Amino acid sequence: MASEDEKQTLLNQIHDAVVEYDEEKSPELCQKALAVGLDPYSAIMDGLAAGMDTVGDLYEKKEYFVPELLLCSDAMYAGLEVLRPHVKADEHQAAGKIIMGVVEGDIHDIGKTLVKTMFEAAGWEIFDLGKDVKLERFVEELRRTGADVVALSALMTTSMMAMPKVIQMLRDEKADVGILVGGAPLTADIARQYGADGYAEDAVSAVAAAGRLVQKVA
Ligand code: B12
Repeated sequence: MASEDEKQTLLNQIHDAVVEYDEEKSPELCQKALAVGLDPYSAIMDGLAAGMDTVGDLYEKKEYFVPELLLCSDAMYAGLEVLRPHVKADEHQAAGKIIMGVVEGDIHDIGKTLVKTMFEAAGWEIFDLGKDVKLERFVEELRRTGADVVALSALMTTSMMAMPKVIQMLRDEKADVGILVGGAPLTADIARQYGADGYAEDAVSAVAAAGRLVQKVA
């Protein structure tokens, strides 16, 4: 077991591997994190996702551009593949069926994938529609699966505008479906205005929020 200092150094190295878009180092360091007993969820959030936050800042400062962002997200996904099977969430939370996807016009899927990882760990049955999902596809999938919850992700102020429309379409299909929304531009207030049942700002609280919706629906 590594000391707290060693763990922090490793988290910083994982962060840097994402920022420096090192697609080889990132999974290597994630393997090392598992080997020294670092919590895989912490390695994801405080290493990989923190790296993507820094990448976002660099993009905003115009030091990085779209090609760098893509390379960084490859490095982040390479690490996530290593850590994902080891994430364990609270086993006592209610699990159900959930549809998830990034709304149409939006191809940012890193956050949605992290959210999916946590739902997988918590034992939910997941129907992942991916990114840039046509609104009608969410409704079709709800009809097909009879899911308890639909989780909608948006990373852009433009794409999130589709949410009220798809929420209404989903309710017309199944009045008591639980609808959870998230993504950087969303807030609890916006979620409420859009008619969603829940909002969560990160992957862990997303599972807890969906659990509350299932209990309400049941
Ligand atoms: C990486 C990135 C990209 C990558 C995406 C790669 C991928 N596979 O996802 C690429 C290079 C493809 C890209 C493209 C573009 N991008 Co971009 N991108 C980003 C960046 C830097 C990081 C996003 C990210 O992955 N964050 C890390 C994850 C872990 O965080 P997260 O997504 O917020 O997710 C967490 C929570 O929000 C929450 N969550 C997420 N989803 C959900 C869902 C539910 C249900 C719940 C409960 C919770 C939840 O949990 C997650 C984990 O904790 C952001 C800047 C930023 N700082 O956010 C810009 C940003 C989102 N992009 C932006 C733009 C403009 C673009 C482009 C238009 C650029 C261009 N000119 O081509 C295109 C868009 C193409 C399109 N149609 O979608 C803008 C959006 C501005 C706006 N309108 O709001 C941003 C904000 C940058 C900026 N400041 O200008 N981008």
